[in-house]
Amino acid sequence: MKTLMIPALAALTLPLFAGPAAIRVDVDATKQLIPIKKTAGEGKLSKGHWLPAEKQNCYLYLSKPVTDEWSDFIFTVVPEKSGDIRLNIGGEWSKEPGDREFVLIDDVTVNGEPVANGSFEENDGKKAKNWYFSGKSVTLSDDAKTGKASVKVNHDNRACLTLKAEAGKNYEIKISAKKAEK
Ligand SMILES: [Ca+2]
Repeated sequence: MKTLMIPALAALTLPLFAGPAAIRVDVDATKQLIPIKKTAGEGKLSKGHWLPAEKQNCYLYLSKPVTDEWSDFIFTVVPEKSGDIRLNIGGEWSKEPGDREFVLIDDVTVNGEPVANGSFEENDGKKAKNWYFSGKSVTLSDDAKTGKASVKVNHDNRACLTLKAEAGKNYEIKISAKKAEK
């Protein structure tokens, strides 16, 4: 009996080794081929290594672990040319889709100014206005940093917005985030 217990216990402890929940923000300027760099702030920085060579400098993503408490994720990017930069706010990738943890986000600002409906308070109970959501499971939550609403995202379900950016200008992005309840 004892030998059978060992694999069973190992299986039970597996979820503990799944990666910690993290917010991940993809900064995508590939549409207009705008080279973009991170110049300050937090987050583990990665490039769009899966993209063709000419697009790799135009795409980066940053991630930071989240906890059960709200905390700010702050970083600064600068585009080399003027144009549209897409921010896709989601969670960390994990090999198994079921392990891609959800995070709550709220209070999105750019250079200290709230973006349109950046606190997600303008909503119809299901969807927040002024945002584009990719994936099917982006939902509102009443666990909010400010106001009454936040948005729950993960790697496959993201909240997206487009910045009209000017060449050479620094854009400080701030997003409050915490781990979502299962
Ligand atoms: Ca809010």
